[in-house]
This record gives sequence, structure tokens and C-alpha cells, in this order.
Amino acid sequence: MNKFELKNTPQWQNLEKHYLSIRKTHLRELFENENRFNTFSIRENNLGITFDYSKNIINSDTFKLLMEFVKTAMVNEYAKKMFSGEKINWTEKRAVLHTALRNRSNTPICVDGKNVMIEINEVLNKMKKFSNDLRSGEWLGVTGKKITDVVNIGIGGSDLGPKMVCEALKYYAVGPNVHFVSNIDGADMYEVLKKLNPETTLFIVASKTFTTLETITNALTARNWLTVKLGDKAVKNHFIALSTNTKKVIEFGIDEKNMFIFWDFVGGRYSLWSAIGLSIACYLGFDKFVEFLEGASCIDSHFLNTPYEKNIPIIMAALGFWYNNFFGASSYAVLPYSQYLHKFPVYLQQVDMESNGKTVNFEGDRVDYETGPIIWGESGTNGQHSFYQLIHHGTKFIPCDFIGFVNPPERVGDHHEKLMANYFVQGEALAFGLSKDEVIENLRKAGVSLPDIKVLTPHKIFEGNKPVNSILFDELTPKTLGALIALYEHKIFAQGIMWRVNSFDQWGVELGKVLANIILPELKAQADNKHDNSTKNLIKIFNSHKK
Ligand code: G6Q
Repeated sequence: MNKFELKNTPQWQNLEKHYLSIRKTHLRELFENENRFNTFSIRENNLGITFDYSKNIINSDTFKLLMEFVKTAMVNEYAKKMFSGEKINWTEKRAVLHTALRNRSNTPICVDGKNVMIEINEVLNKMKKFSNDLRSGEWLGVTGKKITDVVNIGIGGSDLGPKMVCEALKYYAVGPNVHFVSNIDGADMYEVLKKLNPETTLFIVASKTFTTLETITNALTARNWLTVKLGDKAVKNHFIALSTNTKKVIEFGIDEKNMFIFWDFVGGRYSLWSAIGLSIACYLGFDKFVEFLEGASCIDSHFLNTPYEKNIPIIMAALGFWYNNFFGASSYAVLPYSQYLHKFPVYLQQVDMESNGKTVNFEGDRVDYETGPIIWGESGTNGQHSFYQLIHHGTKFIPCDFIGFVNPPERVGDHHEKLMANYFVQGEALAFGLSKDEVIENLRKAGVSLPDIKVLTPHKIFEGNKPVNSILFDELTPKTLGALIALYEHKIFAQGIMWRVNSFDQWGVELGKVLANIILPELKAQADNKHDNSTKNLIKIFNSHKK
């Protein structure tokens, strides 16, 4: 069979040719068309989202060619396969159904002849009862005290999602305090436990496999901390498990009744919609958790049913592809202008980079083009006082997503207007820059001498032409946060299909899990090890200097 050459397809070649003709065009020039915002923006009224992608280096030809590429890649056809439970994660022979977890219309979805919605609804009901009981005091600690603190012990997909959501929606919190322990570094657990009282603390051990070294080590430490003070009988009131592995949960000593299941069709980094979201439901109340699912569900329908040309995740995916594969942009900045969303870039790093950080295509061949970009970012305006310098003036080309909210949940004086003034002006400055004439004029007006103007001018010119997507929500609510996450999930899905990679396996993560278990005994015993010369000597130093 001939190798599939994506770069030789007419759709790729057309984009390549078009790139050569548009790459030097400045956004200033593109904006000479007065109607650009109308042409290149989308408003979704039911969720209150405005998506403005007019500040991108595209014209109507670019857009047409990108949409042709998406069409030939058959993104919608693959999306339908995903939503209907086909096993599109072929390297693990698994369906990919995080969308079923938020299937609010409840239409049956079958995997291996079984309607998965039945168990999904059962678990949701169990989460509802548990989170209500915890908040009302129906569920008590072993000494009869109400639970005031919930500690989620998990890592990667079993940590980042719920942690980010609890932080983002803490304005709406009605439940106990939530804490997250993920790192195997004892400092993480130590710093959380030192503030807590075992009588009023509940541990949620979140692990899809229930074999992850970090999580099991942390869970054992937590159990020890609890039982030393309250005895073994305390485990049943103070430990909950979220997992797909019932056997391991029981072996650990957690009663099956205290276990919330999910399924192998839920990928770790897509699991916050499942039982892994229990800490969210406890913190915000179950009704808010449902609103969160509903927001994602609205985007699911939008993604499946909207023509490509008006489909927000498709356009986000196409633009990312445009810069990644033609402009050579190796990284992508995500910049939320909301302190509540300060963990969003880190959360998104996992979803995107673990999904599309791949080199092997559908056919099992090494790709000869770039796949997933490096995702990074920080909340505005903090980022402005650190790395924005490089985005504005550095030699790297970095497209940015600016995420903002018209109405923040809180109102503190005029902080929000000041925050959003930065949101608008930074997007504008990145796109349009500051020309030589403008710089000279500004310096002259400021009374700077002619020789100084000459010295300063080259340093003060901003080339601009840095692409910016503006994602502006009317409000930050559980519903809109669910929608925001789903937008990015589907963007990532669409890009995976465009790059022809499996976005749903993670063999790079699995490798780390296996290797850590191999090396551990060598750190405990003084055994001679068979590693390369560098690693061998590092381990020797670790062992001989250990106190
Ligand atoms: C996510 C990855 C990975 C996983 C963690 C934790 O997609 O598979 O981040 O979530 O390694 O795994 P467990 O939930 O099995 O402990």
C-alpha cells in the first residue's frame, strides 16, 4: 500500500501556495475592509459567546481553503463516530465518550451492544445523593462531625480538571473546602494535612487505573494519617474512590459502596465530566455540576450540527493548523483575562499536548509535518508584566487566544473595566503594532530630543501582525465554563483528525509510569544498576549522599 502523503494532497498544496502569497500581508492592510468583524466573528446567543477571529492573518480565500482542508479530512464524519461510541481510539481499542457523560438529551449510546447512558445516569444519581448528603450533614465523619474539608488525591487527568474547575467557579461554592494533592513529593501532602483535622476530612482517591504510583502512595499516607488518629474503622466514613478498577479499590480497603465508577471510554484528560468531577459537585452543589455539563452539551450540539464555516471549534482548529503548519508557530498562548481561570492554561496543556503530541499517523507512519503545538499561558494582566515582551518584540511567532468575560461574577470597584481595558488594548497592539511614524510622532510629542528619538525609535516600533482570537463570554458561570472547556476539547479533536493522529492514547505517559516502578527498588537498595553511564552515576550519588 502506498504511504498516505498528507502534504501532497491538493488541499495542503493549495494552502502552501496561498501561504506564499499572504504571509507578508499585514493585519493593518487586511483591516482596510470595514466589514472584517462581521465576516470573521461568530455570536452564539444561547451561551452568550462572541468569538472574534478577525485579527488573524487570513482573507476569504484563506478561510475557504482551510475549510476545504477540514472537509477533506472529514472531521464531522469522525466526530459522528466519536459521539456514537465507535472505537476511534484504535491503539487501545476503546470508544471515546466523554460526550456521553454530558449527553443531557439522554439519547441511547451503545458500546458493545450496551447503552452506556444507563450506568452514566446511575453514577450521576449516586454523585447527587453523596454531594447533597455531604453538604447537609447526612454523611458524617466517624466521630459524628460534619465534613468540612475534601481532599482529592489524584494526578494528571484525575487532578487537573477538577482542580481548575473548582478554582474557576469558587465564587459559586456552597460546599466544604476542597484541596488537591497530586505530587508524589511528600511536601504536597504534608502542606495540606497540616491544616486539617482527620475527624472532619474526607479523602477522594481519584484514579482511573488505581495503580498510579503517585496517587496510591499519597492515598496510603493519607490513610495512615487518618487511622493513626481515628483507627481503621474510620476509613469507611473518610475514604471515597473514583475509578474504573473495582478490584484494586477493594484491595486498597475502600468499600465498593464508597466507590464511584467510570469506564475505559473516558480518557483521563477528558474525565472531569465523570465521577472524577465529584469534588466539583461537592464544592459547588450538584445542580451547578449539572449546569456545567449542560454548557458542554450545548457546545457538543454546536460542534456536531453547525456548518464548518460557522463552527467555533472547527475555526479554532483550522487557524491553529494554519499557523502551526504554514507559519511555523511551534507554540500557542492561551491568556485568560480572569483570575478565576488562572489554572486554565495548565489544565489545557495536558488536554492539548497529551492528545496531539504525537508523531505517528493513522497508517502507523511517522508524519513529515508538525503536529500539536506547545500550549502555555497565564492569566492577564500578570502575563503582561512578564512574557508579553517576547510575544510583542521577540523573534518567535506566537498566536494567542484572549479569553474574557463581559460581566465577572464579583464586582470590586472598577477593577473589571481596568482588566478589560488591558484585554482589548493588548489584542489590538499585538495585531496592529506601532509603526515607525507613530513612534516618532509620540516621542516628538513627549518632547524627546532628535538624537534620542533616533536612538529610541527602532526599540519602540512594534511590528504587530501577531494573530489574536478573542473569546468573549457574557458571563463566567458553570454553564459557560463547561462550554469553554468543550470548545477546546473539540478544537483538539478536530486538529487530531486534520493531522491524522490518535488524540486519545498516551503512550508517552504510560512509559513514565513503567520506568518509575523499575528504578524505585534501585533507590531503596544499594544494588548495582544497569542504566546508561549518566543515570547510573546520578543514582549512585543519590544513594551515597542520602541521609
Ligand atoms: C490522561 C492520562 C494521565 C492520567 C494520569 C492518572 O489522559 O492518561 O494524565 O490521567 O496518569 O492516571 P490514573 O487516573 O489512572 O491514576
